[in-house]
Amino acid sequence: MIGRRALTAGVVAALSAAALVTAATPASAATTLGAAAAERGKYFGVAVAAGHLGESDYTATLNREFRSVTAENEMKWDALEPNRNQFNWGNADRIFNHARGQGMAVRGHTLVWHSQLPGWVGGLDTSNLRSAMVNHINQVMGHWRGQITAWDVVNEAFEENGSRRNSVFQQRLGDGYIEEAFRAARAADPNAKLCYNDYNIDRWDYAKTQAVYRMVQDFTARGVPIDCVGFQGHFNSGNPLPSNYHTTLGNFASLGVDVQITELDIAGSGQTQAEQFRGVTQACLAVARCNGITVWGVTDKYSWRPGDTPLLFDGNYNKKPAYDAVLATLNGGTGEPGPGSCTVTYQETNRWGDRFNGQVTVRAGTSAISTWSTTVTITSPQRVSTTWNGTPSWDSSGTVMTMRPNGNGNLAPGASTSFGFTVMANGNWTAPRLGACTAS
Ligand code: 9MR
Repeated sequence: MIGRRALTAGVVAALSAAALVTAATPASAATTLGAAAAERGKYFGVAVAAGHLGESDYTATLNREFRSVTAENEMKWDALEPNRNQFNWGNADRIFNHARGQGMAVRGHTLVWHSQLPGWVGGLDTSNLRSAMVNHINQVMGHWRGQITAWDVVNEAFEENGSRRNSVFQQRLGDGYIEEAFRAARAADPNAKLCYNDYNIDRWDYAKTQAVYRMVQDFTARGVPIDCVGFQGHFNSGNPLPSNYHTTLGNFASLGVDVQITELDIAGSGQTQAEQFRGVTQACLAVARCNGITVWGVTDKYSWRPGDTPLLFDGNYNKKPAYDAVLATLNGGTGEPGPGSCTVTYQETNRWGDRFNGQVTVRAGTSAISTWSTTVTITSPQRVSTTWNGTPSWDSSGTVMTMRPNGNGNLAPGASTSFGFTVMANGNWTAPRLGACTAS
């Protein structure tokens, strides 16, 4: 009876409770994003802000998980050349040196962009703007010559309808400015890959995507130097990952350029968000010329849109379900429960002054299963006083409970069951930890 009451309460609590999902991964699988991507021949990178490098959790997460770095703002025109021909390298070098010190690659972002442009640029006439643009490219690329893997040479030059954005560069220099920038960039650092970078070019049947595609097609046909296209990947519910994303990446790659996911962040939470991150990762894995993925920040707390919680680590640097999905996908799985597999999710469903109820949902993968097993580890001096809908067994310490079915082992593909338990807190309110779920 206590079980029925707890499970009913759990339906309400589940709406707000954070879920911890543990999916089975092969024992030999890489345990970080950077290592897992490297095993697939790709990089996994992140945008970094110099101001956070002194925060130990931030830097520990950065160093552990990522193998490529983009400066979130520090290599932009206003940061590097606030006055004409007067360059400030301090914050950009701080990021660059940190990354190189860790053996990470560095992406350069960005040379020619209408935004974060110092005021003096807007006041220049045509010939002065042309020489200022070429000088900026020469100085900035020259500063790190041979040491930056790819540069976003031109950023966001198109409108949504596929026309050219009416920037100061477009107004003064005309359509040819993009080509001029790429030619100058090739001369300034012949070893860097030169990318055109933009957002909303993910859906193949979209005017802006088509316009950028035609430009790249024209450049490659005429021998204008271009090596890669950056797909920023800022997705949200109004602008979700399109179903033909894979087609888009593949069609650009067929032009003979690399493709890179350069600023990935996806609004949302839980499995809905994880699903979209999984889709992006699968698409990059499926296109040989997709070099890698960069997420636009380490933690939700410093995201440029923090309310969207769009990144892989939460504000406390905990791995989110989206992280697990990306890692599992990079490790060769689909990121979804596979045949004969199951996943487990924990929720606290009720709490009193001395105890709480926990509920674990066991979900079958893409095949039916006839039995399952998972572990629940509590923290001493906690004690489990009751369980329901499962058959428990205990290790000698009394803190690790292995749970097997109690008449609820048969699950159709994707179906779930739940078991529950009451934990006497004895002063310790640490949430139980789940082991991997195994099934057959
Ligand atoms: O994340 C960057 C944020 O800190 C800046 O305030 C903002 C200013 O424009 O730029 C953000 O980064 C942008 C990137 O440079 C280009 N693509 C869109 C990104 C998000 O706005």
